[in-house]
Amino acid sequence: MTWNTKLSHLHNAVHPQIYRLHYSVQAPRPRRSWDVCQLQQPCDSTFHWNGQQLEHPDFGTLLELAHEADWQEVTLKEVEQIPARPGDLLPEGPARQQLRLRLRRQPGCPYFGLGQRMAPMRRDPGIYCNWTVDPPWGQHRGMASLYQAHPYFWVQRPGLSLGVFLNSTWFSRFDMGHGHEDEIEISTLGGEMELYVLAAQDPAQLCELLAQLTGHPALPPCWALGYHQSRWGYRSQDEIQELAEEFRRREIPLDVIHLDIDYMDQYRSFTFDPERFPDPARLSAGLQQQGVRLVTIIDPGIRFDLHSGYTVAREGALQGHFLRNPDGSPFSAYCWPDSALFTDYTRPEARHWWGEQQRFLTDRGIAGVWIDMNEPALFSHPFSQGFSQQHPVPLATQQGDGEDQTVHAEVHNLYGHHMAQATQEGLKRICPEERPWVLTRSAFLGTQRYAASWMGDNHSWWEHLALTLPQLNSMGLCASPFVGVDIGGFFGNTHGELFERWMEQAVFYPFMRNHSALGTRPQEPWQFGPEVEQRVRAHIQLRYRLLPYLETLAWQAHRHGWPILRPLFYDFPQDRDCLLHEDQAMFGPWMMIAPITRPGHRQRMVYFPEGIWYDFWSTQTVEGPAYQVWPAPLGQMPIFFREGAAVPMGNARLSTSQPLESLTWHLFPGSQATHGVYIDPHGQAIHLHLSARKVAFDTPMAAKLVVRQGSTQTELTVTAEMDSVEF
Ligand code: MIG
Repeated sequence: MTWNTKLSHLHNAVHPQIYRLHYSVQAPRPRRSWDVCQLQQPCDSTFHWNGQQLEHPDFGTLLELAHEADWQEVTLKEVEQIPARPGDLLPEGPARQQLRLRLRRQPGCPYFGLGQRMAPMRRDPGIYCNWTVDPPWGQHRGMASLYQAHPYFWVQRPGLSLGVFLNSTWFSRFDMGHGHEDEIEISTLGGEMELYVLAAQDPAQLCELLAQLTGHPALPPCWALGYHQSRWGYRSQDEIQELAEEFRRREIPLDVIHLDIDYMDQYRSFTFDPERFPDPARLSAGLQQQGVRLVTIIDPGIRFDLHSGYTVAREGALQGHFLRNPDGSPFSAYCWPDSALFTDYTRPEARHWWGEQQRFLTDRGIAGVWIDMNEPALFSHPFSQGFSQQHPVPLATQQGDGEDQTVHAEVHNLYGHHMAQATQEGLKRICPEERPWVLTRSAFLGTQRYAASWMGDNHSWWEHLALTLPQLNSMGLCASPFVGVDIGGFFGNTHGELFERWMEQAVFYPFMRNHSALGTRPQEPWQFGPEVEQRVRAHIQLRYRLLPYLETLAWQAHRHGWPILRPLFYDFPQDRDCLLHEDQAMFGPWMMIAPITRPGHRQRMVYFPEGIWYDFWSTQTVEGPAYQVWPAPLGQMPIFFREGAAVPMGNARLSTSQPLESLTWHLFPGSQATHGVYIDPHGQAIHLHLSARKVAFDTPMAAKLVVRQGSTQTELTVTAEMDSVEF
């Protein structure tokens, strides 16, 4: 039913370019302690809201309601069920109050955003839900929800990049011109609807605003930008040691090995199997000698075992950190350790307690923590009994403390977010001198402050390789630059050609990890014969050579919120053609990639936006705008530098723990530009200014310059005494 209740309104700007629209059934509730919005103070602005339209003098009309003016702006409806546990009704009260707002769809403008979707980037027309789930058998195209929730969309129009963030952690749904072709319908539960409208002149500025609003991405430690090797099924300490040695024997760079659930003792979080992993501290020390770090997976489900000396379960239960049923008994569900208990991470003491558990790992030399199953993913039966239904936490389960006490339905989408926060804050407390690194599967907008993420369980299919760029690019637009997918594909068996095409493209993933499921064909770089190995080695080496550039992009992502991997329209917002090409991407502002994502293809069409483009592999140049068929033999995915680029590259190291011995700037004079390089770990920044015939340094440095002008290439050496070079 639809009620005609009078809703309270409260609209105001929180930043000269961010306007907040707030509707609620009751008087507005106090802010939650976990509210991801960091700008809350009203401020002066030139926005104008007339009850029907939101306008800004610099940008014109930003939003327009799709109803007649004399309608109430938002409609309210009672909803009992959402796609959760079958038969589980929403608790009475605000949880059932659905507010709905209909906006006019801006004709001819593409809509993007909405975070992690396995789908093309363009969102209209379509229906998208925000409700974190672990889809059985991994993700597939067009699923309404995945592991992460980003209730935020983006409209791109000439001279305006507009973002709309629905600040609701409840179940929400965006109908992007699906039900009504000329409307966008936003609905959420919880009896409140708060929208932040972000108006920017271009995509970069919109990303800056979103980071100011929801938090800047955590800067990863340098090693996390190297190559990661993982697999579900590495069974023992010896196997891990041999794996690292094999990488070294074959001279393939490697910084990190991930230990999946196999290392645990009966899948108990914060344990090592005493037989198969008898001495994890020795293992990590041995690996450290080789420049390899260990990351361990941790599941939120704590084995429900209060009597056999498993202190994590006992302590957590005694101190009251786990979720409880309405009758006060512990809430449990099945997961890897069979029957398990689940921390209520919405409570600050529980987060603190969880954070302290990380000592078990750091004491054994573990460098980072990979958190999985935190949608949370729970099951109806033990895994040993065959196929199991997903068994979400009942929506009425109480969570939180004091003023923040609420029902699971309100904080479900934050389960992974809060787990990431607890884990990262724990690591920071334990090792204050190091940058913590957490990798999470589930997340909400704002989680970028705590963790990097991967996109969950994909398949070893060409189709999934092709959807990777749109997926990662969308994450970058939604404030999450530090992302990657399982290289080679998680489920199913990969094969040489697919694997190497995947590796080629993964050189440019902000987070580069090879991972696959238990029982699938091994997919370490040498598993497909010597030729594939040789080319894959070269790709990973290229990743390491690019690290000075990537570290600089990472620093900028952290400081400004700019994505590292991004769609062409991000850098060329005036170019309508760029909106179409989701199979190419920019890697920072100065490199463009055009991967191969089809079997047998040895060339492809490449779109070159305006400017001169320099081929990475040859001396060829192209002047854009242009479409051109470009060769793409195995081992040579199309990569281009843009005119005006100065890309810092280093020597190909086997690990980031080896020193950066040389810095080479690849210069492509054309348009003038100022560049910097951020050199980890000291945060030393070097800046230079490139013009048509000259490069000037504002910081003394010793480096090599490779200057390309047309088809000629000149090499020059600069010493710390020189402040400029002409060519
Ligand atoms: O139920 O830990 O997405 O990366 O290898 C599967 C085993 C649990 C799901 C993760 C995947 C990981 C796997 N996990």
